[in-house]
Amino acid sequence: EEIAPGAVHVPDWLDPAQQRALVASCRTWARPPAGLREVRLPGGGRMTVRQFGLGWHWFPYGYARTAVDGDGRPVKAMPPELADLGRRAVHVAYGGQAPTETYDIALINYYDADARMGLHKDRDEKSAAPVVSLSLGDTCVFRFGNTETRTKPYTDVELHSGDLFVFGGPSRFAYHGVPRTLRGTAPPELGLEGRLNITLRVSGM
Ligand code: MD5
Ligand code: FE
Repeated sequence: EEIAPGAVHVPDWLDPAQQRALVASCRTWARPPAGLREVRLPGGGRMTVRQFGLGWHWFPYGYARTAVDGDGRPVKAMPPELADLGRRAVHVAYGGQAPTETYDIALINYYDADARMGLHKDRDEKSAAPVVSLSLGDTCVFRFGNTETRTKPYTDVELHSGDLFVFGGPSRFAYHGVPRTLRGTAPPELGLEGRLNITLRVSGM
């Protein structure tokens, strides 16, 4: 379903076996070095969402090849299967149109039951290629806003485990966030407490 121009939600894109495999991989990738960390904001606050990167490391507000605001170690390589998943996701969401650029960043966000992400724009990439979002575990309320202001109008959409969302075109630089997750809604067989979000991006670098 197209929520806004270029913003396409594909519910239940990943089957249960693919979801289980991705959760298992995330557990491995999240280990040190350059593993899951708390993100400290320049103003002194900490993000409630914990994060790690593959291919590139995001820090407020830029990208690096080392975990500069974590343990300083080189980040793990972007796995070819995630680059391919990004390509296939765009192809599926946009009805046969394949991206021309290679997906070389995966940012993986972990939300415990109390975590949330305030409204923001993703503008640290030097490419306007669509951002691919894959949800695993607990359902969340995803807030899709507008490109002009951090306030209304916005649309709230529930994202469930296995859902794909692709944000491209005019929606690529829209404000968005995650006001809450719904505790205990993950498919039991995933064995995941909380929510994982895998975002696949093109660095343009
Ligand atoms: C999440 N993550 O569910 C979201 C999914 C982040 C982040 O926002 O920055 O890690 S990615 C959502 C996204 C990306 C680019 C554009 C838009 C949404 N959008 O226009 O709504 O953890
Ligand atoms: Fe974002």
